[in-house]
Amino acid sequence: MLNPKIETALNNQITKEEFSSRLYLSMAIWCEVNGYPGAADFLYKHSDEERMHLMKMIHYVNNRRGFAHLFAIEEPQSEYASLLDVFTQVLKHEESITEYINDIYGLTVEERDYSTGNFLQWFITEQIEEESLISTILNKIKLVGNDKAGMFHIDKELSEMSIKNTGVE
Ligand code: OFO
Repeated sequence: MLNPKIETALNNQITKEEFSSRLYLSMAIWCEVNGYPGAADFLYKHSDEERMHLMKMIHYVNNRRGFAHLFAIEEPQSEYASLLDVFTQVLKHEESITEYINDIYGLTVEERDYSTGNFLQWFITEQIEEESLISTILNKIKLVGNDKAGMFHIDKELSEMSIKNTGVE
């Protein structure tokens, strides 16, 4: 049986993962209508990956005889100043998700729920990969600045990149 405090924390995180999926969907739409098809492709895929994260959590909660809940989520931002703005916000968002995951991990230690701690290890590793990939992309965008040819190249590169996803268990 899942500890009620852990169940609440995981349910809150399910909502955050769902929000992440919608946020990246919204960013992908902005990229698609603003001439960045590669970035749009990358962010559409990233949105799908976030959905897999929330599904993974839902199954975990239910399999531990808890009850996964879906809470209301806010509307994601739809307008962005530039591609730099988009990826700056992706990184900021991922950093906040890392903090939330770490907080839940801390709670599992306090509550001696080692099974959930073990389950969260996957997310901890995933956050390292996501932050690392996004900061690499961000550095490239910063490097090219206003150079249109450079930006075109980065956009092309983005369509071939995606966050390594180990899927839903
Ligand atoms: Fe779910 O990893 Fe990004 O937010």
